[in-house]
Amino acid sequence: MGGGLYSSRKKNFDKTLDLSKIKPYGDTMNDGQIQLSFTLPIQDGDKAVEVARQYVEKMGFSEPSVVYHASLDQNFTFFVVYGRSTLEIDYNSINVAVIEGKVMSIKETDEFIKKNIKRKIIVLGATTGTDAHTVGIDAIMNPKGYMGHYGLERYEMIEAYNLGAQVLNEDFIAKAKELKADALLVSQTVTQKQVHIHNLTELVEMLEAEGIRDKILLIVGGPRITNDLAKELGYDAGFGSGKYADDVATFIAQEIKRKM
Ligand code: B12
Repeated sequence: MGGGLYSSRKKNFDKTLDLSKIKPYGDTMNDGQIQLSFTLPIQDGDKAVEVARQYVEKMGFSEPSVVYHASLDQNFTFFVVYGRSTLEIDYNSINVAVIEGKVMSIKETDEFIKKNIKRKIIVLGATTGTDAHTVGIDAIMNPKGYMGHYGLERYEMIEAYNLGAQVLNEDFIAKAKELKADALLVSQTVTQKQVHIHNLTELVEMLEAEGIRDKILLIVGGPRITNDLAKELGYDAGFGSGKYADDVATFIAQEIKRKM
């Protein structure tokens, strides 16, 4: 392609892109167009379509339009609705960086620990509370790791213990004390009814009551965990989807050095 069309489009894009006021893109910059899908516990039909439209309007969207609806059974209907959002967000105000600089490889982390900490780091991981999901914590801990990222048990300078799932906070703390853990890794997958918030808060409160919260790096991870949420709950860091053992190993090593 000649580049003429591309460069005029790019110029247009740069002109209209104000990073302090980001809005969803449908087919025109800043049109705020969003697609929502949801189910209502009502019978399909004209009235149902109007209910869905008005519901999306009540949510604050302008020009809602029901583009698809299907009966799931006699009393439930599924909808796809387009609407324009009027809200904006300042891209520059968002900070998700947990690690400063680049994520270290296993070799680099082991070297970093040898040089700066001069002993093995003890890390204890578990899925706590009633949560039975083990795949996330295994992805971080198991030697074979996940998606090509080896787990913490493979690190020469990390002594890693994986307690599995449904570990009670009190048992987790008892093991942490017994092993003199430097870092506790908590995995939380189930977030229904905010069960993870109650469980994570309980762990912080129990560590504080035991007088060991400040002596331990406390990290939480899971598909719906953000660093912001983790900080809000009193954790040192939070890791979500797309994060692996090397991310958390880099953070632990850098943070222990910083605190020394
Ligand atoms: C496999 C699975 C199960 C298996 C779990 C088997 C096992 N041994 O783990 C079984 C069948 C047992 C199961 C059961 C249940 N499940 Co389930 N399950 C899933 C499923 C399909 C995949 C989860 C998974 O393994 N992901 C792969 C891992 C690698 O990803 P990950 O956990 O996000 O981990 C990554 C990151 O988050 C991060 N990470 C995770 N933990 C940590 C920790 C630290 C410290 C760090 C640094 C990083 C980190 O690193 C990992 C790698 O990047 C999901 C749906 C889905 N597609 O995601 C539902 C899902 C998680 N399950 C769900 C539910 C509701 C349940 C049940 C409650 C169902 C029921 N009513 O019985 C029960 C759980 C009961 C209980 N007491 O917990 C819901 C959760 C909804 C919610 N928001 O709460 C989901 C989302 C399905 C859904 N759409 O409804 N489940």
